Amino acid sequence: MEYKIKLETIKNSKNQDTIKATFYRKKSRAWAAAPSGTSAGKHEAVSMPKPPHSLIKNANRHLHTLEGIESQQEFDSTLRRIDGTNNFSNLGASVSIALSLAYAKFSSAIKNKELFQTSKRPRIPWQLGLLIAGGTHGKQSIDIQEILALPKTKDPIDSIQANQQLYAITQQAIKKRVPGYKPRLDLEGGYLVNTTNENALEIAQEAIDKYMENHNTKIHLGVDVAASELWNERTKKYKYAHQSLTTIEQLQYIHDLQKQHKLYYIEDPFNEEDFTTHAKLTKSIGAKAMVCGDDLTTTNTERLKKAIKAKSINAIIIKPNQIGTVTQAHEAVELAKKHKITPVMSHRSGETRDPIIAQLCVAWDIPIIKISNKGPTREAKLNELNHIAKKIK
Ligand code: 2PG
Ligand code: MG
Repeated sequence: MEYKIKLETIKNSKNQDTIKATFYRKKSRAWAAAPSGTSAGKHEAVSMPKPPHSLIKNANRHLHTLEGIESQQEFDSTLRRIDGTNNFSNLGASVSIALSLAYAKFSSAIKNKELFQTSKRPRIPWQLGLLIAGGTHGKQSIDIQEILALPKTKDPIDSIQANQQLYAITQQAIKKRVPGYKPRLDLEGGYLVNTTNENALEIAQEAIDKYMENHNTKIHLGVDVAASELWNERTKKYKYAHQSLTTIEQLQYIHDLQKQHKLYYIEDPFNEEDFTTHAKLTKSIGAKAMVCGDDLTTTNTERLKKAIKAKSINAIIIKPNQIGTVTQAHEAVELAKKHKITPVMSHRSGETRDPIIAQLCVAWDIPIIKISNKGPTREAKLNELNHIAKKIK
């Protein structure tokens, strides 16, 4: 396959430089850009081992090796060979994922296809949307990172509209509880509220109840605890604003939260090294709730194998930039499915207008996509889902 590659920097939604790759041949072109995390997992591929300009300078020396490759697998294994490590700490995972994603787009574009069309039975995923945020994603707010809603609409595409309405109602519900509240938003557009986790969950539930007055849709409540950000390795405790919890107490706390607020989705409830306590939670509530690994598993099949062996989770976040290539992210999806672990495609807190995760989510038949509700980089992905939905009908 004949093509040329160009690498450059663009700004992401956090106003930081990130990498954009463009593939071109005559009039055909396709681009992709690397997202970036804030509460990134320790075991993720190294996104920016050097400043972006140095990474590009280095990668440019290898472009001749990367031009003219016939398959995604070969392209991605060439990237890994050039890098020479197992976590892209030379090339930079931002460079590798931008290149790998752009390859995927270009190779389907020149066949006049969209990426989602590689699926024999394309289906739209449900949107897992963000209502209230905190943790390292925004100051003066709750300790946990995200309170999420999963509207199980009959037609999954309607979950986008449901999330938009819930998001708007949530603001009213916050104002009722916090008089004079002036909306403040986190990196992803979630509301920042200076209150407790429990209050915030009640606010979200109130918004859901209000929505349910006029709709006949089941809305599940969820959280991303991002517990590695709360974990203190020295004291071996989870540090909250008003309490510090041992691992056993944290397990009890998550249990209580699940029961009290009927949580259906719980992401990263424990430290990223703690496969065992994840397993205890999954054993006790796994039949009624999703226990999802993100920092725990980092879209890495080796980490996922550990989680499978320990029975740690029944769901896994898929973020292609955590591992650095399309092929490896797809392998994680397939391995998860084989073991009845539900994959959940996800955005990052630092995003670009690249909508590719929407395309990949449908291409790989992933049932849920985590994207927040507000801002141009999130809307780009929601619009892409709407576009795909129209094409499928
Ligand atoms: C997460 C993500 C997205 P970050 O933890 O799931 O919400 O955040 O990109 O900062 O890792
Ligand atoms: Mg997470």
